[in-house]
Amino acid sequence: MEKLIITAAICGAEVTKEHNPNVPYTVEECVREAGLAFEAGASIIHLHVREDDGTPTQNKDRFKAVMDAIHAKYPDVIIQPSTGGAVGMSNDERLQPTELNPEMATLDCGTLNFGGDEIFENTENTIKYFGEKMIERGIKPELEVFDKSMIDMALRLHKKGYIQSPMHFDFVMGVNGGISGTLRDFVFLRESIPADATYTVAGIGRFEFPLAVAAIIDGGHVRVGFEDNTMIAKGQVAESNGQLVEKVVRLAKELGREIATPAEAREILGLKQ
Ligand code: KMH
Ligand code: ZN
Repeated sequence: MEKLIITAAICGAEVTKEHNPNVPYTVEECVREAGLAFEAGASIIHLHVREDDGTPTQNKDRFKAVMDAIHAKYPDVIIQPSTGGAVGMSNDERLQPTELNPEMATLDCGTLNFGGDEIFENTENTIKYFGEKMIERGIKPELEVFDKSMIDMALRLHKKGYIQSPMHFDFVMGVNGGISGTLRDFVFLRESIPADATYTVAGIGRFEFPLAVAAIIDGGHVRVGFEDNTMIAKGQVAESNGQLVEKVVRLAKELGREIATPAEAREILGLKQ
């Protein structure tokens, strides 16, 4: 079985220090959380950035400051900026970090309810536009799917040339408005992607570790981090993103799955070495 790629989604746009005081906002805090995750075994950092007061931003200069600071200390790690940003941002605002030519970036494959009155909007034309930009800039998209219909959309846009093969999916499961975090739905998603595709799974909240185990057994890959879950166990706030990654590493070891280095992750995902 392929080695396990662990992605750490260290920050997100919605989670705050009220949920967990260790959620990073400043450049230094992002470097600390990325470093702890990397040292624990993460090869990819899925990155959102914030202003120092915690306000989410897609500002290119802020992304550059954080990405440069992480790479200065951890040159090997793969940084995957978000193009999802936060609910309500415009397409061009969201695309700013792709101007920095990262190796990867997320590409959200559909619209969904995002709790309360919030709607995370990704029309077909938005997905096409983001797909074209990523091809133009040589960026491998991580196809964020929050529901089965979003896999179908990605496959249609692949046929039309907006997304290239081999595709790499992120099953985000358990969002209030998206697919559930059950094992049944996990099997449904993983059975719905092409044979040459890879996937990682990001279980939201209490679904994080059970779905990590499912992916470890299945030969998929795993995303954990404060963006998705801030607790290390029921009622226990996680000390760091590193602690969440350590738990995945422990589970993988018990189940006989080795952890990929960044170089091995690049090989598996077909990124330039
Ligand atoms: N913050 C969400 C609205 C992504 O990173 O591409 C979108 C999101 C997905 O987090
Ligand atoms: Zn994200």
